[in-house]
Amino acid sequence: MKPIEIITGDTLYPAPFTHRVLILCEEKNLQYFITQINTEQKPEWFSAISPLGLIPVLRMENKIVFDSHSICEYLDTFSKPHLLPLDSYKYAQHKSWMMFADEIAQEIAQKVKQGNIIQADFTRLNLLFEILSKHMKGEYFFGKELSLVDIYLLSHMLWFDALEESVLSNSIINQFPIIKIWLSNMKERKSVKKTMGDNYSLHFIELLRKYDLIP
Ligand SMILES: N[C@@H](CCC(=O)N[C@@H](CS)C(=O)NCC(=O)O)C(=O)O
Repeated sequence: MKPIEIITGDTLYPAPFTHRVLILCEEKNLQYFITQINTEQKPEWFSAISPLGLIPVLRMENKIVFDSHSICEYLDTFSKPHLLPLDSYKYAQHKSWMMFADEIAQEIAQKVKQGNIIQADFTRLNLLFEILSKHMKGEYFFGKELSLVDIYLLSHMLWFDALEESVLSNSIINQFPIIKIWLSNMKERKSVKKTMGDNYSLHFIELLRKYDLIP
């Protein structure tokens, strides 16, 4: 099998939706390479393969898949262990919580992108974390085994963790020990360490400053 091309942007690296795909490639030991595009001035070839103009996009032997959800589901079929179960009820449960993870992701992304995060109102995020903590079953969301829910949750959670470390005065994560442990379990995984690179938090905060999103 030829290496998989993951097309992503050149800012806020690793962009969280792309980050999910990269973690999954690492978990599954898939050969991949990254192509970065300027999202401010998207090349024509990219617009032709990404109908919504969004990254990430997967390209492989003339096959194109866009949207991190579709890409992750496709990649999950490549090798075992499958992170999405075949049993239809379990599959539906995973999809439900992947949707919930996306809700947390959107909440975090929205707060970051609106700027002035230091004064942001985190009431809804707090509530979502509380619900999450009640349903989290163990070291990973569903217990002992990693699932796509964990990978979906992680990418934006890393943004929030970096913000809590560097600029926010109160920690929401610390209020939910099960989420705090989950986060540290995730950060210990080889796939996550490799795709975060060195000094993830520092780079992320520097980028936010560069885009005037934090003082
Ligand atoms: N639902 C999409 C969301 C992807 C998305 O929002 N990508 C953003 C970067 S995080 C993007 O491409 N922004 C560039 C633009 O809007 O021009 C997915 O899961 O892949």
